[in-house]
Amino acid sequence: MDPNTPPLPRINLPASLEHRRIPALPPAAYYIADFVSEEEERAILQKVETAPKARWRQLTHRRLQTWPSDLVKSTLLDSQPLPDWLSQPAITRILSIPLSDSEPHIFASSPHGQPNHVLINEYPPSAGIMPHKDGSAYHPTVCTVSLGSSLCLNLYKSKEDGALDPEPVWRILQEPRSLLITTGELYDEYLHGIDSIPADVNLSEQSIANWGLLRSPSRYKDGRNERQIRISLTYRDVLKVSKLGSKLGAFFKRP
Ligand SMILES: O=C(O)CCC(=O)C(=O)O
Repeated sequence: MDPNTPPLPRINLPASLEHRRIPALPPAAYYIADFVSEEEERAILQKVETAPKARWRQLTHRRLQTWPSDLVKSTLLDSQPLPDWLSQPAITRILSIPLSDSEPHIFASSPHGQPNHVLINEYPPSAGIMPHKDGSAYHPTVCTVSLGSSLCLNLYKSKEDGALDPEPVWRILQEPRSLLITTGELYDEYLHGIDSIPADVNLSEQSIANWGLLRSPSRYKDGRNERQIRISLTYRDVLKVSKLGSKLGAFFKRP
């Protein structure tokens, strides 16, 4: 860490992830409602919004930034590290939380011991993402920091014949400034997606898997969440990293 980096604001993190496990879900998923402060949220959003235009890829309904670079044949070209504003506070904080009283952090068994890649998705209020799996390029752990607005992430299971069952098996409500970690069976066997709708409805203790871990469940007592623009930062460890990347860096360098 840069010695000039100011100390992180105090955030009350759990003593271990086990304290924030989402009990309704198969092993394992964790939800920390207050993972970044409001001030940190503003600072990260400002960095996202002021990134050079060439950083954004416009998709049909949302925009995407990829840091430090796109994968080439499922490989990260090791040309640039993640910028400081993506490491601090998120990665430092993720690595500071033990998995349980006796186990180290959630990336302790991943090839690089920490995330090396971040996707930033910007969702306008009615935008979502089709159900999908993240695939084999990554260690099967995803840490999602949500900023700006709440929405529901749906988890789906394939039917016996391989077709997608269109009804989600579970819904997870992600509040702004929260961290969601999905791993293991949830990563490998279930698909995840976000409905393209302006408001999430039928929100209740019965329908939302992480209801008991929400910061403000009373905010959704009418069962609705009107969406605003939401930014998500998804942190992963790419399994294959090519040293060739540093030599080819000049060709693949992004602004
Ligand atoms: O924005 C999110 O929470 C989900 C993003 C996602 O599905 C992905 O990056 O694969």
